[in-house]
Amino acid sequence: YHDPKTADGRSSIAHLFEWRWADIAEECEVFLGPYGYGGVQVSPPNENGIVWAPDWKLEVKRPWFERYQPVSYKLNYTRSGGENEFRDMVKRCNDVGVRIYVDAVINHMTGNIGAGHGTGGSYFDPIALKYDGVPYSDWDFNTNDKCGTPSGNIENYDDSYQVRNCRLSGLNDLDLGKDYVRGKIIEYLNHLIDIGVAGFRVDAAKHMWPVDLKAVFENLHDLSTKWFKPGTRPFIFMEVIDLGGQAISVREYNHLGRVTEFRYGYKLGNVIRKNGGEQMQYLRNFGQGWGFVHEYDALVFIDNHDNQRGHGAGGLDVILTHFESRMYKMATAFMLAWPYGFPRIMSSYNWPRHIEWGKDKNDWVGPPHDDDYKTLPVIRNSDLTCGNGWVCEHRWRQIYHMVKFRNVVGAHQVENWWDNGGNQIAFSRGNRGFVAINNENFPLNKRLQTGLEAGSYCDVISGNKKDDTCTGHVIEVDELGYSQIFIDNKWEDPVLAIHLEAKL
Ligand code: AAO
Repeated sequence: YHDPKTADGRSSIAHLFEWRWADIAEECEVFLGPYGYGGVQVSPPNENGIVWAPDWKLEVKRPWFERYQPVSYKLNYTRSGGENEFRDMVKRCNDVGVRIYVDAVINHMTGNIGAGHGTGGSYFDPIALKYDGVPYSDWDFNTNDKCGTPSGNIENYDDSYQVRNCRLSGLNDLDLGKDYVRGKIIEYLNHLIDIGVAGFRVDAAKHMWPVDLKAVFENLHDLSTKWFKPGTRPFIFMEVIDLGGQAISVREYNHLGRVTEFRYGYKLGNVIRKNGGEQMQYLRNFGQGWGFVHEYDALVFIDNHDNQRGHGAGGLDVILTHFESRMYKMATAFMLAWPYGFPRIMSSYNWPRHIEWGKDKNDWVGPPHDDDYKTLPVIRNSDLTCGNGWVCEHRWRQIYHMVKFRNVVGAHQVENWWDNGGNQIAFSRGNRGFVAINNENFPLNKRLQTGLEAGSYCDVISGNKKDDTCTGHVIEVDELGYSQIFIDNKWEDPVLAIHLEAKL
C-alpha cells in the first residue's frame, strides 16, 4: 500500500482541489502527462450534503467543505461532475500515464445541516441518522454511550477514545467496527478501483481505529488490469495530523500505508520564514533526523486544502501558500529536490483571503462558480497560467520544472552538500542534478562542486531549455564538476537548479 503505483519515472502528484472531472481529464492530456506528473488527488467524488446559510454562519453558501459531508456513495453527482465524467477522466488520465487518487471520506456522514436531499438527490436526515442512498440508519453510527462526552463531539485530543468514537466537528460518526458499515465502505472503494483509480487519500484517518482500517484495506480489490499488472494493490495514504504532543501518533498508522507527514510543511515553513532562529543549514538531515516517519511512509507537501486557509494543523503564520509565492516556490523547490517522502503539489483556486486575529474570515469560500453555484471551468492561458480564478501552482515554471528534476534524479543520493553556516545551501543528487538556494539578504557567490559532468546547463528556475538555447541563466560546469554559483538575493526566485536533461 506504500508504493504510489505511478507510471515509471514519475515521482509526484498534484491535488487539483475542487476541479471538475472534465477539466482534470483534459489537464492530464495537455499538461500533467507531458510535464511528468505521476497523478492527481481529486476531491471527494461521492454525493454530499448541500450547505446553504447554516445557522452557525449565515453568510456561508456552498462552501468547499460541504464535500466532506457525505450523503451516499453514489458518484452521481457532485459539483465536479457525475459518474460518466468521472469514468472518462480516469480512463483518459490512465491512458497518458497519470493516476487518479480519490479523497475517501469514510469516517462520517454529514453534520447537522438539516434534513433534505444531497447533490445526487438522495434523502437524508442527520438528526434521525438516516441516509437512504447507502442506506445507513441509527444502528450504524457511534452514539453517545460509545463516545462519552457531554456534547457527543470530540472535546479533547489527548483522549484517543474520544478522537475515534466521538463526532469530529459534529459530523455523524460511522461505526467502522460493524460489518455492515465496513461492507458499504468496501463496496464504495472497490467500485472506484474497478473504474481504474490507483488509490486513496483516507480522510480523517486518525478518527478511525487502525484495526478497522486494516479490515477495510484487506478487502479491497487489486487495481484494474486494464492499466496495472495483475496483483497490484492500491496506494493508500492516510490523513493523520500529528505535530506531536497529542494522544494519537502517525506511527499507529504507517504500517497500513503512507501517512500525511504534517511536520514536513510545518517545519519547512518555519525554516524558510526563519521563525524562531531556524536556518536553511539545518535542512541537511531533514526527514527522519527531524523526528519524521520513515521516508517510505511519508506523503509530503508544503500546504494542503485545510491549512492554506487555517483549518487542520499548522497556523497561517507558519504554513506557506501561493499567497506568499516567493517563499512558496523556494519551499517547493527544496521539497522536490530533496529525496524524503512522496510529494504532493497543492493546486488551489483563489479566494478573498481576509485574516483577522490570525483567522481567515473567508476560510469557507468555495471554488469559482456561476450564479447557480456551478463550478467554473479552468481556463488555460498560452503562458501556461490559468484563468477563471484557478491558481494552478502545479503549472508554475519554478514548480513543474522541479517535478521534472525529481524524475530525472530518481533515487540518486544527496551528495556535495554545502551551506554557508546560515541560510545558503546547495547539494547534488548523485551526478544527475544540482540545486542551490539563497535565503540570506546578501548574494551567494561561490565556486561549488555540482557533481555533474562538464558542460553548459540551463537553469530551470529562471528559464526553459528550448532546443539548444536557454531562456534563463546558463550555468557552466568545468571538467572537475565545479561551477561558480551566483544567486542574487534580490532575484524573483533566489534558487538555481540544473540537471542532465537541461544540458545544452
Ligand atoms: C464544517 C464546519 C463545522 C461544522 C461541520 C458540520 O466548519 O463548524 O460543525 O461542518 O456541519 C472540513 C472542514 C470543516 C468542516 C468539515 C465538514 O475543515 O471545517 O466542518 O469539512 O464540512 C481535524 C481532523 C482532520 C480534519 C481537520 C479539519 O483530525 O481529519 O480537523 N481534516 C479532514 C479534511 C477536512 C475536513 C475533514 C477532515 C472532515 O482535510 O477538509 O473538514 O471530513 C488538532 C488535531 C487535528 C485536528 C485539528 C483541527 O490540530 O491534531 O487532528 O484536525 O486540531 O481540529 C496545532 C496543533 C495541531 C492541532 C492544531 C489545531 O497546530 O499542533 O495538532 O493546532 O488546533
